[in-house]
Amino acid sequence: MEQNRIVHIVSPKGKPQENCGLVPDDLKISSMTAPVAIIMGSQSDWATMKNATDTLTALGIAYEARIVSAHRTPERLYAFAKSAKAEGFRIIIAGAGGAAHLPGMTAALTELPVFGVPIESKALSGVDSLYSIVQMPAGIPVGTLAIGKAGAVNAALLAASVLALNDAALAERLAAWRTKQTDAVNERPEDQA
Ligand code: RP5
Repeated sequence: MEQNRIVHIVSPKGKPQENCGLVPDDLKISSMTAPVAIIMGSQSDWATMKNATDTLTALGIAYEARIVSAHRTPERLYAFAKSAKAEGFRIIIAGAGGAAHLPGMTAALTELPVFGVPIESKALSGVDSLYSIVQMPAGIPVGTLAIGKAGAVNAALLAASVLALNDAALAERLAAWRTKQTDAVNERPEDQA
């Protein structure tokens, strides 16, 4: 089994950061600053957003995960979004559910690309989250993914594609990841145990 190690990312201000990604030992991280910030509105979003972190980990991309609520911690949101670019983040993945303002508010406060993940809500199965995130008026874009796990995984893959434009080694890892996925699809269905 592949051994993982915790990569402690050090911010430009020299502060050790927590909740960083685990990467396989044989992968080298090119930057000491995590390029991807994963934010979510609540602890209850973590089960979904963990799928984004798992995908980044599989691709050797460092991340930092934080709870930032547009409703309950608006000042934390403001402080995070206003400093995200200076901190060295390059992409923000934001997951939120219900009246999901987090991705749009974040995008309004930073020039970094923001990818939104609609969390599957109990009341409306995530359709509320989807509409809240996807229907941004012209001028402030949020790249919106699918509801739930698929959206979290794809947000990470989309982030990887963007970062791979300037990172040949990552581009190779992403291509290998896709080849592995393709190879895993049988030509014919079979009974599952
Ligand atoms: C949103 O409210 C969060 O993103 C979460 O999806 C939803 C419910 O939050 P909890 O009541 O479970 O904390 O802000």
